[in-house]
Amino acid sequence: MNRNVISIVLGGGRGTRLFPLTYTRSKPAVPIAGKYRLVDIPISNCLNSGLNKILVLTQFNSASLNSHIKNSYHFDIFSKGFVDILAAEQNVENESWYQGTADAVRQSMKHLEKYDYDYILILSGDQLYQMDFREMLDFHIDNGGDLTIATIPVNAKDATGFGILKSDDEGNITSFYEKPDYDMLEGLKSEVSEENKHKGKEFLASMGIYIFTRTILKKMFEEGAGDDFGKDIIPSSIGKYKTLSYQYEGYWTDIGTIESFYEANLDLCLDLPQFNLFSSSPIYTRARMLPPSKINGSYVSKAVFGDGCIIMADKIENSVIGNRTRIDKGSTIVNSYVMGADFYQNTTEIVLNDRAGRPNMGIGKYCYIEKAILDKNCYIGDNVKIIGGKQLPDGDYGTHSVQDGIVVVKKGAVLPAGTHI
Ligand code: ADQ
Ligand code: ADP
Repeated sequence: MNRNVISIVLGGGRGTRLFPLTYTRSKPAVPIAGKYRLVDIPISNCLNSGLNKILVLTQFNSASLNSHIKNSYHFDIFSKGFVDILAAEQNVENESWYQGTADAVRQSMKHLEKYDYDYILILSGDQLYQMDFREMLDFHIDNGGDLTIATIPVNAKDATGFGILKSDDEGNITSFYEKPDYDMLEGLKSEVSEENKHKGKEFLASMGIYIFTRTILKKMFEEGAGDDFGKDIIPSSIGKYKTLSYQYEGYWTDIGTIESFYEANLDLCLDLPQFNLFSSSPIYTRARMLPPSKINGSYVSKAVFGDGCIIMADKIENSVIGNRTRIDKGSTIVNSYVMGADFYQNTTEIVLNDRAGRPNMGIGKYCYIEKAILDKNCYIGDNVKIIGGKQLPDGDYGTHSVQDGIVVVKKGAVLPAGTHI
């Protein structure tokens, strides 16, 4: 079967919903699961599906995304594969940034001309899932699709945040509403399995994963089909082009907000997480040659550790602890994601900080941290207490912010000894 595909990862604009994690880095570069970055998920799904021509589109191109891609994804010259970043650019024809998801792809088309491909796979940069795109491609090709959308059953509460569609028995999409109002939902129910019905998942949502036949996408752009896939391209394609629904049944979650990002990370601590890191389809990332983590005298339960950590905590429970995290004695970490650090402090610096009463990088002695995300390179002094929860009003508080009760300590923040949040 001809699977001549180019994959495009929509890396996002400023990523405001993930502030403050996206203050200094682009969304695809946000660290997840202790040692990966968001962008590693769609890229790994592509590579595990045998697709190795990948472009990441971003508007806010930080140095860290560039260095991550450059250092992580090497292909030998004979494999013809690549992972490249295309940042929004101003040019003579276009002075503005991408106006929407479709506009981002449209503006990138000129860079794609030089490649040989028949299908274009469009992916979101902020989702956690493991999917073999070959099956979706085969479905698209076998059924003569012009556009195929991956879909998943969702419940009424989630439905208003997605594109919701209905399809006929052959999978042809007959109607599509981008983020419908709650009172529209009754008429948008689909035939789903008994199991999904039982869970109230009676609506078919677009996963924001699309396969277009190259010639058709080009034609749609020439016809001026609009700037957004969900709002413009898909609705205008129905009835005009063969627009298919490919129903997916595995785990898939959108991680575009602090709350969903936090939950997706902590879900990895379960006995049987919905997202399986321990699978034969690896999640690729940068090989850092870090030492193993060492843990001394800690009670640890349902925790996930990155590499190179130095842990002397009292207790770590239901938490993800990222690369190079240092936690001193007597401290407790519960229901939290500690991203870790980009480098180790040298011993002289540590001694000087101790003498001057300044916190060192990592988490000091006798701290208590619950329901928090600690971005990288934080300096948390001794006896710091962070207790997230609904009692904390949302807002930006300088060194940290609060969203939906989750405390996010900003990258490089210094919390002096005794700070209480
Ligand atoms: P949303 O996720 O709300 O809905 P959108 O915000 O357009 O859609 O983002 C889709 C992806 O594109 C994200 O990864 C985002 O970061 C990225 N993106 C957004 N604007 C961009 C830009 N200008 N340049 C580059 N990348 C950009 C979409 C669909 C729904 C579907 C959900 C599933 O519109 O129909 O249900 O995805 O999550
Ligand atoms: P982020 O994960 O926040 O996007 P970056 O990728 O920008 O972070 O930074 C990570 C890189 O920066 C690592 O390669 C790390 O070695 C380097 N780095 C950052 N700060 C320092 C520092 N103060 N000393 C040494 N290396 C640093």
